Amino acid sequence: MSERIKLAVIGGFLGSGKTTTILGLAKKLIGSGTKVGIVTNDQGSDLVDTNFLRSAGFPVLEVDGGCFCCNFEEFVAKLNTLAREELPDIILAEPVGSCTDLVASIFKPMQLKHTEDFTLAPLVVLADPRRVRRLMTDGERRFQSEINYLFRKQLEEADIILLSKADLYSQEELDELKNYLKKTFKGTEVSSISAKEGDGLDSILPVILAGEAEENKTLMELDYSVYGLAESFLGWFNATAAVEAASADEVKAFVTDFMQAIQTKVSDMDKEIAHLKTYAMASGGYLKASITSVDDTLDFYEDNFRSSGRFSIVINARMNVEAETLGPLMKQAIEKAAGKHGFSIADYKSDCFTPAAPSGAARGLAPEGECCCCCSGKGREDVM
Ligand SMILES: Nc1nc2c(ncn2[C@@H]2O[C@H](COP(=O)(O)OP(=O)(O)OP(=O)(O)O)[C@@H](O)[C@H]2O)c(=O)[nH]1
Ligand SMILES: [Mg+2]
Repeated sequence: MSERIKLAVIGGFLGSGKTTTILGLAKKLIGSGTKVGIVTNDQGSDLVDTNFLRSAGFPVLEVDGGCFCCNFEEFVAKLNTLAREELPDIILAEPVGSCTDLVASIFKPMQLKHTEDFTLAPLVVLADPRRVRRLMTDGERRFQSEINYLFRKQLEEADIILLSKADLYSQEELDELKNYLKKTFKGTEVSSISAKEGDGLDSILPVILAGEAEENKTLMELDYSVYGLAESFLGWFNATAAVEAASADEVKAFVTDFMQAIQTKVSDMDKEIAHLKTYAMASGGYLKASITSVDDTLDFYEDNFRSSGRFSIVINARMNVEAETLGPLMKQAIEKAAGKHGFSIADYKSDCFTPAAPSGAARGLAPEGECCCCCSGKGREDVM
């Protein structure tokens, strides 16, 4: 490697728009002749995001089974593999949306140990205007206060906060939220983007390409017991399955049915969906469906999704519903919708768990495997 590779970490709460933004940035970068690699991350395996980004043709490696900070050596190994095999100019990395303290646990170790090969862009953190609006008032009522704390801390450590999904809001609404963020997180750059429409990506690209993360940034104060509680309130569900269907439309209707059924159930429980997403694929064509709140309407992204036959399906859910409840809730909704459409579910495999509490040891340069939620695997419950 003659030139150092730019590493751009695109953080933000669950469902804030990280993957969509990474896809938008990657397309722009490729269009301008810049070679891109992507690293995704999750506390489980079988990720909608990895499948989705690979379907778009990008080289994607994932760090699964724990966040980047708990698997720092694996994260670096994936960066090195991408560097060797893809010769990228830039690597876009998406940390788990329930993760914070990225400066302490990723930026500092990278800046101390890996400066020969990599240089870090400023930390970009995406913020869904819907959640910032709720933060401006009392916080997200359906989330425990600890989850609101985690959301606030993610914003606090950002170099740049990007209000995402700008196409859904008026300029006046966005300005009000920007003013609030600038006042609350003094010194942080705040702007807005619509990754879906492609607006604002051109302004952020030069910051990522030419900007450098500050080396001596002061670490934010973080109460790891509160952070740990926030993580522990989140239920995690990842599943894969296959269905035989006569048409892609039927699969889309099935996906719509089970996702809406879950949305209704979670709303009735007075809980909140952080992100519920499904990826369905057959013969190269695919569909992605997402909901990022119980108040959300289903959002679809599809490409050439029109074949028939065997469809492989990946489902990921993150919400503040305990694992013992979430697993059966998901399974029942999937089975009921399958029954309605006359599908039999094949090769069903699922993992449902609650991340364990963070220990706080990662701040600075803690030994690998002692930093947070997913390191010890404590609290992990496979209920299905
Ligand atoms: N309208 C609109 N929707 C968007 C935009 N960006 C993302 N979304 C939608 O928001 C939902 C979540 O987007 P993702 O990019 O998957 O969010 P994420 O932060 O990667 O989610 P996790 O990886 O689960 O934390 C999807 O339905 C997206 O289509 C946008 O600019 N405009
Ligand atoms: Mg994502």
